[in-house]
Amino acid sequence: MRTSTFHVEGMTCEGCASAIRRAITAPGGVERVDVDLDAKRVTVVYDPGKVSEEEIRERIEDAGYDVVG
Ligand SMILES: [Cu+2]
Repeated sequence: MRTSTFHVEGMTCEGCASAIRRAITAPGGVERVDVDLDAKRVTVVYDPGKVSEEEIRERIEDAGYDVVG
């Protein structure tokens, strides 16, 4: 397992957090997602043999949020 942290703009409420968790997890390869709304930080634990950090970034962006770091 590998852990990556993303700085995400546009998350404003628990609904956003749920949408992001779902978008990241649904396609598979992801073990765990932690969303910190105050810090605008999303921490993802994933299997690098199944999904790349870049793919996770795209999943967040496809859900309508901006990954700024
Ligand atoms: Cu929201």
